[in-house]
Formats: sequence, C-alpha cells, structure tokens
Amino acid sequence: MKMRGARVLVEALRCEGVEHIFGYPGGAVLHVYDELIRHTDRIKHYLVRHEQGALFAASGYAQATGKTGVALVTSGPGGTNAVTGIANAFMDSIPIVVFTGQVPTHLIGNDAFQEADLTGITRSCTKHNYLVKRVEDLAPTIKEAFYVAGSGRPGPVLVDMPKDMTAQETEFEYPETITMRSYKPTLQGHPGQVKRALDAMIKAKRPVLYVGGGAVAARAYDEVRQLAEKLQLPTTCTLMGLGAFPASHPLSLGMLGMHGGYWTNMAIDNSDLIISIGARFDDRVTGKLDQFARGAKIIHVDIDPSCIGKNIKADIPVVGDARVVLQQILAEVSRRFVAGVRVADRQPWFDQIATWKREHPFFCDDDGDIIKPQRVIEELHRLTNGNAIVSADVGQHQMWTAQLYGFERPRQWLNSGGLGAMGYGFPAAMGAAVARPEDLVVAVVGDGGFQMTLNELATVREYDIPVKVLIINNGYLGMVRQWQEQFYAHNYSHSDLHVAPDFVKLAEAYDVPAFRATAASEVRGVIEQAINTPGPVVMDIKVAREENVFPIVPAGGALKEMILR
Ligand SMILES: Cc1ncc(C[n+]2csc(CCOP(=O)(O)OP(=O)(O)O)c2C)c(N)n1
Repeated sequence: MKMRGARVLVEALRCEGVEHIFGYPGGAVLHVYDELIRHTDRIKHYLVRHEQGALFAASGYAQATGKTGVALVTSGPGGTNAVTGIANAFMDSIPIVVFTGQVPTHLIGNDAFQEADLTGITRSCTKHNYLVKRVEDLAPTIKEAFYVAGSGRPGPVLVDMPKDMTAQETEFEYPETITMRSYKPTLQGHPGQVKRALDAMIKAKRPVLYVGGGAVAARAYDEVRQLAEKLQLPTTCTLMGLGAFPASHPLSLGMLGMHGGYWTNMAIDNSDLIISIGARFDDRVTGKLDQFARGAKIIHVDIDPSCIGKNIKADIPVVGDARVVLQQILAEVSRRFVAGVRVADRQPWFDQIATWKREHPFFCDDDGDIIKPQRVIEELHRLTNGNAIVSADVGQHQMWTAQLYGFERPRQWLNSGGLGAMGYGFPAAMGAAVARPEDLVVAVVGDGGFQMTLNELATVREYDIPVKVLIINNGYLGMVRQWQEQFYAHNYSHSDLHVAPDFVKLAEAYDVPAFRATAASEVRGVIEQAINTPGPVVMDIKVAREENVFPIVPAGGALKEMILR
C-alpha cells in the first residue's frame, strides 16, 4: 500500500514497538502531526511545553526502562531547543531517537524560514544522524536509527525530515534485519584478556569493583552482583551506576568521586586493583588524574574501545558488552573454583574500609526546626520504602539524593550526570512516570533547576502524569553558592535566588496540588500527603539556606584531598 512519508514514520514507529512519544509541533512537521492524531490508539503523543522537556522526558523514559525513547520536534528553533537534551543523552549514553522537521529539500541551504542545519549542529553530540531526502529511504533509515541508538554503547540518533519528503508517497516496507558494515559493536571479550583479568582479581589484596552506567545499559547487574559475591569485591557505583549494585549490600561502598563517601574514595586511593565495568574514569570520579589510585592495576571493561585508556591507562583492557564479558569471567571463576583456586585473604581490607567508614560516615547536624536537606532525602527514603523511582536535577540536592537515598535496583535513579543539565529532573520523571505507571516517581529538584522546566507542570496536569515534585528550596543556586563559599571567599556573586515564585501558588495556577514545609516537624506530613494525593503534586520544602555537600574533592584535587566538613 502506498502512503505518505508521515504515515511511514507512524508505521515504522509501531514496527519498533514505540507506544509513547514526546513532542512539539511546527510547520515542518505538520504532515506528521496530521497523521499522528489519526493513530492515537496506537501511539500516544505527549504535547510538552518546551522541546527540551520532550528530550528530557524521552531520556527519562529510556533511563527508567532501557527502551529507546522518542521525541519529535519541528525545524529551526524546535531542533535547536532540543540540542541540550541531545547532548545530555550523548554524554550519558541514553538511547533516544529524535525526529526533527526540516525545510523542504529545495529550500535547504537558502536560509529559509525556520531553517537550521540540524545534522551539522548535532554532529558532535549524536551517536549518528541522518538527513532523509527521499521518502523511499525513510523506513530503512528509521530501522537503522533505532538499531544504532539501542545497540553497543547506546546514544541519541537524529533523523532530520524535510517537509516535502513527509508528503511524498511510497510503498511501506519495513526491513526485518539490518547490516551495517561500518558499525559492529564487539560483544565478546577477548578470552586471553578475560583470563588475565580474573588472575588479577583472584590475587588482589585490596580490590575495588567500580561500576558505571554502562553496567545498567548492558543489564549486567546480576552478573555484577555474582562477581562481587564470588570474588568478595567491595563495590562502588558511579553517579550514573547507582542501583546497578544494591546500596544495602554488605559489599557496597556507595558512590565514589567528588561527593563520594570518605571510605569509598579512601578505598580507591589505597586499592591495588580497580575493576571498571562500564565506567569512564571521568574527572568527577578521578580527581587529579596523576594522583588517582597510584598503587592500583586497572582492568577496564567497556563496549566502547574509545573509552578505554582515554583518561586512565588500562593495564588489562577488555572490549566487550559488560554483561557478556562478566558472564565469560563468571564461567572462568566456576572452572577455577572447581580446580580448587581460592581468592586472596581480603579480611584486612574489609576491616580497613569499615574503619574508614566508622571514622567519617556521611554527616548531618540537626538544628532545631530548621529543615536539613539531607534529612528530607532520608525521610523520602523511609516513606517510600526505598522503592520509588527518583530523578534529580543538578546541584546540591542531586548529590544528597545520590549519597543518601540508597538505590537498590537499576533504573531507579535518573539524572543528568555527564552534561549536568539543570532542568532535567522534572521532565525526566515525567517520562519515567509515563513508562512505568505502576511505580511511584519522585523528582527531587532545586529551586533553580525547577524554574528551568517547570512549564511541564501543564503537561503533567493535561495527561495526569503522577510525578511528585520535591523542591529542595534553599533560595540559592546552591551548588554555585557552595563553591563560592568554599573557593571564592564567600563572594556570592549572582547565585541568590531569594526572589522566586511562591511554588505552591504557582503549582495551583497549573491546577496541581501543592504542599509546603517550613519546619523540620512538617516534612514527614508533607511527603505523606504528596504520596497519598493521586496525580501530580508539588512539595515546596524550605531547607537550611547555606548547607553544604560533604565530602567534597576540590576541583582538580586528588581524591584523598577531600574536605570532610
Ligand atoms: C543548564 C545549566 N546551567 C548552569 C549550570 C551550573 N550549575 C550547576 S549546579 C547549579 C545550581 C543549581 O541550583 P538549584 O537548582 O537551586 O539546586 P541546588 O544546588 O540549590 O540544590 C548551577 C547554576 C548547570 N549545571 N546547568
């Protein structure tokens, strides 16, 4: 059957199993919108209030499920408004496919109305991008786009669609298989490297298993846990990896890096072997590179060979899918155990880590009825039994949530780690709540970041998406203020947000119920009320204004130089 390009897009999305998309219309995608409304029973479109919201929602959807998220925006400003979301997905390896409108093919390059070179602009922040000029190419391109986005190291793929192409007709045929000669991710680890890695793990006296977002992407959490337990490996997760290993597990070290636990960073600093699974040794993890884990051998498992050795030289590189490589290692572990091999005695190492933890646990001093943000996160954990899907924005509240919520499961924690894009938390939670309607979804946001994307309150109201927004309201750009306090002699230059909307009234203007806590004794009641109120809710929690996140490794400092209070 012949159909226009716009319909091809809808059919192709169905072939990919897409049920939800987030978007915003405009001239260049009007044929597509003309089709979409005819197929609402097959694909549900959520009209966001800003394109960045669509991208963050699609990314939250993908982070909460592992499925590829989909966004649709128009040409020119629609596409440029989407760029931050695309760059964010690129940095955090989130699989999304972004469809953008483009001016008609004969106008491309003419500075036409709402023309922007979206493939050019996004070349450095997409895993791949396409400009589809012929309608016959649309279905195969979409097939390829979903394959590229979701396979190997996942990431964003952009499909730019000139308006005339979406009006032209073609026969719809969706390819069943795909072969791309230039793109074949390596899944299996090299057997020799696998054995070498295991030799090192068995012998090490002070090992640390260092788990990143790649372990979540590869669904390698069962394998991570088995490896940690069988080889008795203390295990730390990066900001993006939280939940890949249960926070309450006796072998869990929690998060490492700039705001990691003292005991975690000390373990890294004193380790003799670091086993990195799907992590990338970024600067927020390593601190000063030449001081990082100087006595440790490095095993680096990653599906993206360009990641290995980029920041830290790997002694034993293993290119492959985290899950597949861990399965190979585990098979080898079983063979060695049968042959009577046993791991080195780690008791002194465990004792040392326990001592560090006892000496300097996370710390929060209470101050009468002033609300301490750390206590809010602890209360949230208690009242949700640690079971909520939690997204965070970027700033102090993000770090307190990462330190204190205690994520037990993968895909329970969504945030913008690599790009650190304020405004992520709320729309990402919206995407997660669409994807997982049976789960409680909480967006922990700062009063600064929330103001960047709070227009999506209209979206959650329109579609009754039950996101519970928890504003850690300190009346500052808190993380900026903290750095100014600690590293710029209290010079609070342009970081004071005390002129702010009344968030309760604001939410009510969007017809979203809202509650406020101004005293420590009110926090519990407000969170309970929010949980018990169906649909979207806003909580405005007025916290101590000048609380700081500790530990903190000063930018460019070595991990062991962390400031504890
Ligand atoms: C889009 C964007 N602009 C600027 C920054 C720099 N930045 C990082 S944290 C921060 C302050 C965030 O303040 P708020 O949202 O109130 O959260 P808090 O730190 O107070 O918890 C800023 C401005 C950023 N990360 N993202």
